[in-house]
Amino acid sequence: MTITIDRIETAILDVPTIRGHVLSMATMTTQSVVLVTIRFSDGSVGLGEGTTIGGMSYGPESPESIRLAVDSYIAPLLLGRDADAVLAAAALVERQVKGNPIARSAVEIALWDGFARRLGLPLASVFGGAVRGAMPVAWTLASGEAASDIEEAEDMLARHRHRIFKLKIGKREVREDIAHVARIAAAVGDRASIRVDVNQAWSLAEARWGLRGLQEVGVDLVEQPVARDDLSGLKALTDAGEIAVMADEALSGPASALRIAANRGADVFAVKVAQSGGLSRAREVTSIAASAGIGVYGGTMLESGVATAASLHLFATAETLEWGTEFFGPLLFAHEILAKPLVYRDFAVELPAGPGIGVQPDPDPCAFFDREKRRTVHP
Ligand code: MUC
Ligand code: MG
Repeated sequence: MTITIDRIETAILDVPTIRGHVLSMATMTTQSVVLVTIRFSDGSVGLGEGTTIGGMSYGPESPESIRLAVDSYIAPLLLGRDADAVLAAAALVERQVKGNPIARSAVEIALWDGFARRLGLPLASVFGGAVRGAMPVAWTLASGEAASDIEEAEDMLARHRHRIFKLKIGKREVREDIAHVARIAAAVGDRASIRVDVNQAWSLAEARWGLRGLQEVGVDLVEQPVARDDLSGLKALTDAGEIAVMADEALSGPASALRIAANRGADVFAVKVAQSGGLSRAREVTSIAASAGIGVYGGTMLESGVATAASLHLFATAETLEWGTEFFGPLLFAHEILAKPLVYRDFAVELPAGPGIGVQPDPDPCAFFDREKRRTVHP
């Protein structure tokens, strides 16, 4: 008998971060996670997550819009459909729900998770099998202060947690940003790779100047220096210097990836499952990058362990992952929401074992941080 999609439940969890996370467009002190639980007719369950950054300051979706898109538009399309026809479900959603990649991704992850759990296989096996069991993992230094960033970097190095550091810049004048990065790069020396993420804050003229300064102080990689739509600017910067240029916000799935790759408009792609519209589309973005000789980097939307685990299963199957990953999201949360946390050691994050995405939520913190339940408990 066909197993069907019976119920799709959503919840927004507002979880405090361990410190303020200062980005060019927002300072985060809380991360709002949209959890999706799909219940199937045979009693199996699939888990997904759709999370964005800084309300609507990173992109057009918000925690509230993600939840609304799932509840009001995606769930009604899928209820009663074949649970095992994941690609057909994702294609239907993509046809009927324009945009909203994070919401679509949250549901698609839950469909894949349920499918793999019913087969009793880790999700990576459904995608053809893991080629690695652990992945290098970056940490973002974004306290806003060079001295505390250096202290944090030293602590991470001493604990063998991270030796790739991404610095969030773009909020200050270019000159000040370069001085800030130079201090941190000098303190860390050749013990770590230093990269920066500008989150679209620079004009092309600022970026030309900025990239030159960053290259001089030893930065390896610059992420999304200019606006997402400025593909010709991104390409000009890619062609101009030796420092590697990475596309992040400019990528929104395979079509955008193909546009950039056809022109060799970036050196590296930050491949994000959510921004790509789900695991299958993210896989296509990765294939486009690899075929074009563009480096692959596993990107994050600062997600909890749920979406992070899903990304780990996908990137465990990527043929090449030369720039590593930034799957550190759960470490930025002041409270763990998984029953068993992901394992970070030896400068890497491990692929969780077990069926599906290999993780389970811990019901107590999930209930505690649930926006609606908190409202009821503390009226
Ligand atoms: C981004 O733009 O890449 C990833 C790490 C981090 O600190 O912020 C994100 C988003
Ligand atoms: Mg970025």
